[in-house]
Amino acid sequence: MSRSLFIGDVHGCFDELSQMIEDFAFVEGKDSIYLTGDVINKGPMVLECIRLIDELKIQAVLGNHEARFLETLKVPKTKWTEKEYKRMKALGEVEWVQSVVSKWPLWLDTPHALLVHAGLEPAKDALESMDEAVLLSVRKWSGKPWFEQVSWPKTVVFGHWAQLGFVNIPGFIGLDSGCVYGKALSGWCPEENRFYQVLARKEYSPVNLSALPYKDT
Ligand SMILES: [Mn+2]
Repeated sequence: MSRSLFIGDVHGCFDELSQMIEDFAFVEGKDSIYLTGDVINKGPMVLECIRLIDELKIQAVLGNHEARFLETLKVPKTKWTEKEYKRMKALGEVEWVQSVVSKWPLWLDTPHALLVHAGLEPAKDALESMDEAVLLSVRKWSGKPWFEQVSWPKTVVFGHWAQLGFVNIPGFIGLDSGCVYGKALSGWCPEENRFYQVLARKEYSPVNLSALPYKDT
């Protein structure tokens, strides 16, 4: 039986990502791995993560960090903010990362779940008509979690909300449990009806409490 594993926001946490893939006993060419996006920035080993994604043919959706990265590359360096400049420098092999992440879609309709980085826009039926910024960054909508206002024919798997953490409610699975903030990496295998968790080896990035959970960091 081929299996699938959905994994939350990695942010360069290569050790934890590798550990989870090992725990899952991933079989290349048979099993599938899907990531919720935000693989880059904040964490320690982004290039290793991208290399692994490339090697194992892991599928991912765009996170707000990849979307921002691709947007930044469209403007001249002289117009980058200091933060953007620092992130580009930290990333290193910019063109190679660009060649990988530019292929990632905003959402991915998989056999077991709809995969999206942040969430879906309430009161809209078609993904195509949803605001890109919402798909990439929504947490609350009119003051309430977006997923309390959406019904979807398939389980929706999302990330992006580290402060809320792991979510498992009917129809929705939230997998960003803040690995880069020293918490844990979470995964879900629908075929086994099982969740995977790898504790963060350390706190790689300080939690910016003032910026969570409403602002886009
Ligand atoms: Mn995000």
